[in-house]
Formats: sequence, C-alpha cells, structure tokens
Amino acid sequence: MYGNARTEYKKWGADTEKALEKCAEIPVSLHCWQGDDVAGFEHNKSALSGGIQATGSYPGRARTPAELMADLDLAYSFIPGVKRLNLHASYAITDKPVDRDGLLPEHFDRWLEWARPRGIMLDFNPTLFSHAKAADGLTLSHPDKSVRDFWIRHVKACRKIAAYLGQTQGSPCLNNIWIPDGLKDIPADRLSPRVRLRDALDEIFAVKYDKKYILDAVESKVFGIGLESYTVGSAEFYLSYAATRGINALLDNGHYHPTETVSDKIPSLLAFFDKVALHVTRPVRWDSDHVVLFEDEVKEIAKEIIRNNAEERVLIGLDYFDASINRIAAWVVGARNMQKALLNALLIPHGDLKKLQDSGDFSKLMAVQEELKTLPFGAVWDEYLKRQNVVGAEWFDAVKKYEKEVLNNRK
Ligand code: RNT
Ligand code: ZN
Repeated sequence: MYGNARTEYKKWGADTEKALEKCAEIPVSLHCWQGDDVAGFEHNKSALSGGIQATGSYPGRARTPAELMADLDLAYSFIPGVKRLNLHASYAITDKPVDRDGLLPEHFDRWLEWARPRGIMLDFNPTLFSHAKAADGLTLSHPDKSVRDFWIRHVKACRKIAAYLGQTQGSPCLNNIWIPDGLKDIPADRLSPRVRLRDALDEIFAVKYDKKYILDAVESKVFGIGLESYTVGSAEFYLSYAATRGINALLDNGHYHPTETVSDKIPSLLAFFDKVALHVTRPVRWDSDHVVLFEDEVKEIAKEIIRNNAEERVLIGLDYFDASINRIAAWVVGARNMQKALLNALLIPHGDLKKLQDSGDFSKLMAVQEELKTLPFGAVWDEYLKRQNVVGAEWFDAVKKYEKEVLNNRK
C-alpha cells in the first residue's frame, strides 16, 4: 500500500520519502496538564481557576509525579517524532510546601532527571491561576501593588527556572506567560489594567537571559469563564508588547473570535517575528480545550508551517484538557493528530500550488487542491508509524489494558 501511495503522490510532485524523514524531525511539545486535569503537585492545592475548566470525572487521574511520569511514558510510546514536554510551575516537585514566588530551579530537577534519558526537552509556563492571590481573576494587572508584586516575583522565578532548564538540556526552553486577568462585567477602565500589565511585564523582562537558554512568549486571549466582558491581555495588547519588546507571541487557536483562524495569523507574524509559538487545541463553541482532531484548521495550521519552511520558527505545543475520557488516550490522539497534520502538509506540492496562485490560475489551483485531498494518505501515515517504531490502531488496546491494571486502582 505504501509503494502505491508513493507512486500516486509522485504524480503530483510530492516526495513521500522526504516527507517521512522531515516529519520525524519536527518537535511537538506535549502539555503535562492533560494528565491530571491541570491540578499540579502543590501541597496546598487550590481548585482550578482563571476561567478555564476541565470537565468530566473519568477515573484514573494522575495524582503524583510518579503517576504522571508513568502515564506520560505510556503516551509517548505511541507518539511518533521528536517530543518535548511542556511543564507548568504548579508541577514543581518539592518536599515542603513552597509558594509560587519561592520556586527554584532545583524544584524541577526531578523532571530533568526524568527527561534526560528519554531525550525529551522541557518547556515551561508560570502558573498565575488556581491560587488564593488570583481568586478575583487578577494577577499582574491587579490594582493592589502587593498582589502584582507577588506575581511579578513568581514570573521572575519561572524565567530563572526556564533558563536553567534550557541551559541544562542544551535546547532553549519556551517560557510562555498566560494570565487570566479580566472582568466579568462591563469595565469602567480598560486602559489602567493594561498599563499595569505592561509595566509589570517590563519589570519582569528587565532581567536578561541568553536566548540560547530561554525563549519568552506571551499568550493572549479573548475571554474566560466568569471573565466574559474584558481580557487585559488581549491579542492587540500582547502582539504590540511582543513586537516592541523583542519577545515572542504565542497563538492559542481557542483564543480568538470564532471566524478568526490562527492558520492565517501564523504567516502574518512570520513576516515580523523570528519565532511564533503555538498552543494547538480544539475550541468547541468556546475555549473548551477539547482534544485535537485531524480536522481542517489543524491541517491548515500545519500547512502554514511547512509551506513557509518555518519548522524551526514555529514552536508547536498542545493545550487541551479533557477529564471526561481516558487521559492517556487524549494525549495520544491529540499528539498523533498534530503529527498527522504535519505529514499531510509535507505531502503537498506547495511550490507548484504557489505558482498556480501567482499566475492567476485559480481554476486549476482549486481543482488540484481538491484532488490532493483524496490521495492515499493513510498508507503513508501507517508507513511513518512503522518507521518510527510506533504501533498503529493497537495503541488503544494497550491504553485500555493500562486503564484496567493501573488507572482503575487510583481510588
Ligand atoms: C488558558 C490558556 C493557557 C492554559 C494553560 C494551562 O486559556 O490557554 O495556555 O490552557 O496554561
Ligand atoms: Zn493556551
């Protein structure tokens, strides 16, 4: 089947061998927080807050670092290609309770020890939610200076941790700042919180690190649950901030108005930024963070990365948290679909299609794009899994077995 597929793709000018090689080299950062419904390991845990929600109560949530690491190992064994792990500050592993502003690089040494033999590089996120000092939905833009200062100290601590991770692993660690700050109802002042956020970020970024170790990013949002009327860190706010401060923007495809697409934003940013970071997710009616599927917008996002030769400029991360299904299955399905979308994009003769666009031959462009949709992609995907030593559809039985033997004992 692969041999036939290879011939079919060749007719359209696509080289399946090259695609198989290239696909395996593009890193995808798996988010640790799908494994435990964004709970983390803090000793004094607060409920998930900040306008995000993991709904469902499927049994078997990872409760300890050892459980999360074991679950990740199983998930990774079914995911082809280069994998990274995206951590949140709330996943620090400490003997005693440590508040967010007291976190240190050594609190992530166990993650480094876990990652090193697996060849997995780490990414990082400060955690500015699920905490008493974020209970009113405001952090870095809070009118109370002492609250703002607490969170400034936290993000500074996180940048130090991320730089340490990056230096130790020999690959830059993406440190992505997302804050929930917003208001439920009509604001009386939309500017002052943004000025406070800008100044807080300036204080944070006054500390300089080598870009060899840390890549700083800011993630915008349109609204959160309970924060429907106003978001301090809006798209315009963070894009302007990133552009004027020489840092990166992170685009989460659940964070825009429903007819906006992140696939269209990627090339816009590539025209101005060296790097663009992504949170690939699946918003269903809102920023619901459903598992990523192999569907149009994900395919389109992958196309924009591949056809602009931006595999090293676009940092791909996943961001979803579904607590209503087996959490390992959620990781595997989403991560495999991201890889599927990349492989699909690598099998498109982008150069020929660009020529059709430039010569104004839009009839042929449409006709060819439609023909490409029904080429035997499945055979190439199966071959990719085989070469990556990853099983096909059987992965689900293995996860189900682990559910019976391990997850169901987590009462
Ligand atoms: C929330 C943002 C953010 C979080 C993670 C847990 O809407 O997407 O990226 O999902 O930091
Ligand atoms: Zn996100």
